Amino acid sequence: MRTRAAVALEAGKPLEIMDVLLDGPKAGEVLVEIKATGLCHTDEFTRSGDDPEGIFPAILGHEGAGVVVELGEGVTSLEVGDHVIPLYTAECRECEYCLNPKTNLCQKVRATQGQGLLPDGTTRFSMLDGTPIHHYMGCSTFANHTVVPEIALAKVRKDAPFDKICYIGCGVTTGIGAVINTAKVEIGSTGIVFGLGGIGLNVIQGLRLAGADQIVGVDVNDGKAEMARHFGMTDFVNPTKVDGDIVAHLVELTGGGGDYTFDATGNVNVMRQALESAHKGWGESIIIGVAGAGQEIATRPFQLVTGRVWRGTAFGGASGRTDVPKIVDWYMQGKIEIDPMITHNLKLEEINHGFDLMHEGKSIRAVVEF
Ligand code: NAD
Ligand code: AHE
Ligand code: ZN
Ligand code: ZN
Repeated sequence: MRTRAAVALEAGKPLEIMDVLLDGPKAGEVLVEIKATGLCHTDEFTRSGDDPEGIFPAILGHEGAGVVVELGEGVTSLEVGDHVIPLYTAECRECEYCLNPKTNLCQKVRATQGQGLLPDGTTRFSMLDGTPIHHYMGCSTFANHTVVPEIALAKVRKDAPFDKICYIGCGVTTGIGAVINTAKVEIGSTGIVFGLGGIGLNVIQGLRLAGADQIVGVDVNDGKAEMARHFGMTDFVNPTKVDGDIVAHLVELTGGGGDYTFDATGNVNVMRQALESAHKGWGESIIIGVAGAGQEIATRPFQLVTGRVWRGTAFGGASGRTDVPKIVDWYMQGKIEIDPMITHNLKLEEINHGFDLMHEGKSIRAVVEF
């Protein structure tokens, strides 16, 4: 079939909107009509050329929601018409990783996914002249139609609005999950969140849900503070306006450091600040941000010797087919809020403007509706 997509032809270039060809689903695959997709900073990370796994040409996008159009052979867990959220972290429920409760990193399709291919080692997308186009993170939600493995689709309730729940495909689940699944924050804790963008605000919302007493937000953009307060931030710090050392300032503000600190910037220097502003003896620092090729984190080993713990999280530790439908329910029940964070609704033709807004710090989430 022919479908409309935003294609990343080369690293660092704007996406190009064009008609592309999409082959139907093979065994174990599903054709999905994407109704809405968010723009996550990770899409921009890959578009820019910073992603060591980046492959071009590709159809980016991994924060989508849509409707099942066609089933490949042997698909049993979904029906045509089901509403689904594509998962960049699949959940096969039978691999060594899925059977280990310590991780959500299903590996069943991860190797081919990282090569921009479906599990049989081929791509379903091509240009009208036949040039193959790669998939991205197993999702490729910057296309009106996409093909996804059955094990990488969460079935969700039909009354939930696509233009809001697409955000659960990454940002919402990553932020809230980092607090609940990865850090396992206790009631009364102190949290420090670095970066108050689409992920950091959901960490803030997760900390409030978990019953944290003090929730400190850190961002170089003062414009992010108002929304963060709405989601539960109790104290705001702009590091560019702090006299002296930001870590010392945060340790004093929190009476010894955060029980839990989170990096949601992707900046390796900030990751160090997050680790070092965790409380001596027990503070845990969770890395969410994704850093570019060649970048490394550093700290004095003494920081770890004296009890701080450095950890990371992918997709908030969530097992998508199991957890994503529950998070959609939380949204529909009013337990969590999404709407204010969706600051811009765009057409596919305006997608590059969405990345401009991200760079200018003007958007939290821009959502493209098909
Ligand atoms: P975003 O652009 O919406 O937000 C980033 C925020 O960080 C902005 O508000 C910016 O002002 C702030 N910031 C930048 N430099 C800073 C500094 N030096 N100190 C303090 N704040 C600073 O991005 P996002 O969509 O929220 O994504 C955040 C990061 O999380 C990205 O690196 C993204 O790739 C990553 N991510 C990881 C996962 C995962 O599963 N681990 C999932 C989604 C996103
Ligand atoms: N390809 C990059 C790493 C990118 C990365 O860390 N991705 C996160 C999700 S970011 C969503 O916005 C993730 O889930 N990682 C686990 C995985 O298996 O990819 C690189 O550095 O090579
Ligand atoms: Zn993302
Ligand atoms: Zn698995």
